[in-house]
Amino acid sequence: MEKTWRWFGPNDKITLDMLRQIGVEGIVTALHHIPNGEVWSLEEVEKMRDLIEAHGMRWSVVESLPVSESIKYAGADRDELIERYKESLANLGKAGVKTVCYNFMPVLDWARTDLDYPNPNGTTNLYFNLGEFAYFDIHILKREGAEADYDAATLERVAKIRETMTPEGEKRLVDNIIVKTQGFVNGNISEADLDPVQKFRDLLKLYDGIDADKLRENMAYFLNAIMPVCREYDINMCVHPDDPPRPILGLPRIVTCDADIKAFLDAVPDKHNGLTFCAGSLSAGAQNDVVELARKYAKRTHFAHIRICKTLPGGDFKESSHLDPRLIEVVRIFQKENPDVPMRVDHAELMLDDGEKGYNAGYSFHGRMLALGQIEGVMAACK
Ligand code: DNO
Repeated sequence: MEKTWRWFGPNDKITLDMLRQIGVEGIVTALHHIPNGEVWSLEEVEKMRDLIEAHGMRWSVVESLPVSESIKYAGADRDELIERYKESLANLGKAGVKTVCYNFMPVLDWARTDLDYPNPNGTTNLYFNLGEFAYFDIHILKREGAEADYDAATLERVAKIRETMTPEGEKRLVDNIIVKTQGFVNGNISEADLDPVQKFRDLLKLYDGIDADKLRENMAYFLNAIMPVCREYDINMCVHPDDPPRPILGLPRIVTCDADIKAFLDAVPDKHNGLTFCAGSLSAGAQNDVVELARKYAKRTHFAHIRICKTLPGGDFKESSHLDPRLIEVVRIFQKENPDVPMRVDHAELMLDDGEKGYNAGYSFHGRMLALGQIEGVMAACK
């Protein structure tokens, strides 16, 4: 697999020079300064490509060219937005950047409740606590009918959490769930928003009446519309699985399991319609056997996210070690079935001085560097 690294552009505290030193071959990035829904001009694309190449690496993957909400819920301007998306794709193609990761998650990209969950050895990890998540849904967002989406055991946890919850604790949950994990991935909410919860409620309303079938239809509509450009420039689209892989906050999610993956691949049967095999997101669902999925979909994968989660009782999950035997097996499968696929490590621990640097959540330097070294070793052993 090609060793890549997600880099957030010239403002990233981790520089291209640093990445070159630690053996990174390809860069995964986006034009983060261009707002969602606007065209990425050829000039801007070439500027980014040239900057990366001047540092001895290549722009391997775009993560992400964001799909506007209106394309997901089929708003009045979706065709106009799809046209702009096609223009951006064509410009990427002309510049030779040919792997494009995106997601089709309504409103919220990935979700975690804790960005700093302590490990026994002094490092910290990302963590998803279903009780806290349900608390956010029921008592902060106050979503109508939210209680009905949780089982009795989770509601009991919510009641317990409520006994000791403070205004600071609520602010932390809002920050973790809808602010700190979203802005830097060009999501809907950023640190500049004064009332993120109200903004979030307004966004949820856009999906009134959109169920999983409708969302699937909208995804197929989008893919069918862009496939001619993908074929012309040989661009591989790769959808990121939903993280966590289950419906949340009353929103449908349609890339959560084997059947979902099969469904979107079958809906638009073109080799340019593929998957970002995020072993981490898929393994966060107790329904998924991530090794089996790797075996099944390695050849339809255009990009791999190498990390893995451990599911815990009560619907919680936490990021696990990059040397988890399941992940080693996933790497072995890719080394055999799709050896040139770009891969990046993801969501590594915060360790050493990472915590003081203000890195984006899940994107530490030392933690990811250690993980990359570990995976590099696994790759060498699996050749
Ligand atoms: C989180 C990331 C996601 C991913 C997008 C792709 O760490 O894996 O934000 O980039 O879902 O569109």
